[in-house]
Amino acid sequence: MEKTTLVQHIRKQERQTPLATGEFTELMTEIMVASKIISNAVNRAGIGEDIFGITGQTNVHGESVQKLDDFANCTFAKIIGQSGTVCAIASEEMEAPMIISAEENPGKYIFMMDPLDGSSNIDVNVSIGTIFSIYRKVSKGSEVTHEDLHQPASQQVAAGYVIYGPSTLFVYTSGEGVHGFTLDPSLGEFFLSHPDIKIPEQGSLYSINEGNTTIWSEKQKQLVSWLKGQEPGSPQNYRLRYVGTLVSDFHRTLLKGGIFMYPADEKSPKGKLRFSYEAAPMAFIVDQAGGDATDGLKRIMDSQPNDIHECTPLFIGSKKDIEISNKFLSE
Ligand code: AHM
Ligand code: MG
Repeated sequence: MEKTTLVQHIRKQERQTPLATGEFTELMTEIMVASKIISNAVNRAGIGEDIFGITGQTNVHGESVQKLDDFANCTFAKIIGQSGTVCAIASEEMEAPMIISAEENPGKYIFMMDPLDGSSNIDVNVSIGTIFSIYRKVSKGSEVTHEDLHQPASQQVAAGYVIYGPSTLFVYTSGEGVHGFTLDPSLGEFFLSHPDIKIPEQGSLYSINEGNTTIWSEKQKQLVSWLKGQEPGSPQNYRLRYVGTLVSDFHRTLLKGGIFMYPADEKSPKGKLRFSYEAAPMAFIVDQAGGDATDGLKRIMDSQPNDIHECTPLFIGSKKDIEISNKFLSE
């Protein structure tokens, strides 16, 4: 059977886009190359160079930086930064965005990333991932402005994630549905394995860090209690799944349906996940797959950040499950 590669798929979409210059295809190709390098490093962790453990530094969020976090950040920043397709890169691991100067041949796109999501799972052989989001530069002139770096989530040109798990999977949308590609390690090539992913309208799985129950709001407690079948009239069929890597928890939710939640709590009054490179890209993907994402009150796709490292509560998943969470959280 003839299989479609990721590059063939992106080129095909490009041919259907009037006035396309090939710059987007070039950027996506470089993202794919960087993710193959990370995938290889993740698979070799423990047998290759010493890539486990911490660097001894802390990132902008005060979290300790793992060696693999640092490696993933440098790999993406170098490859994407030199691609001639972007004018700025924002990353969870970099306090200030990296601006590509006029001499360095900047392109028209802005690239945002969480280079290695799920850092706490690195050393225990649990799936980790990369999340990315792409915007167009919107301001006139050569400067990259605040407006360019803080656009509404609805302005994303593309978004995607890579899971480094039992297999390496590349999932993306450019506004024409959501498509997943599995890496064939023997060929070093991603092949289309999940065309046009649609999320079930309602699921029976919920995903949240229940260790935080005591610091949730009363509404949040009630919502989870309803999902657990403990409230009058609530169903008995929801089960809990929680990996602690957003990419993995989101991917399962996308394929099986249900709801993933990282609410605001007493410790993190604005939530823990970051708007620009965690919530917004996943919201674009779920939107394209027929699901929804909110911060508990407002749709993520209708929101925009004030800071590239801004946090947001996140409720994401099947349309009906998000309707239920909205009802509990707004009452
Ligand atoms: P990271 O990007 O530094 O790895 O942190 C984000 C991760 C998400 O992948 C995951 O959903 C969440 O943090 C888990 O947090 P917690 O350990 O509080 O449940
Ligand atoms: Mg993350």
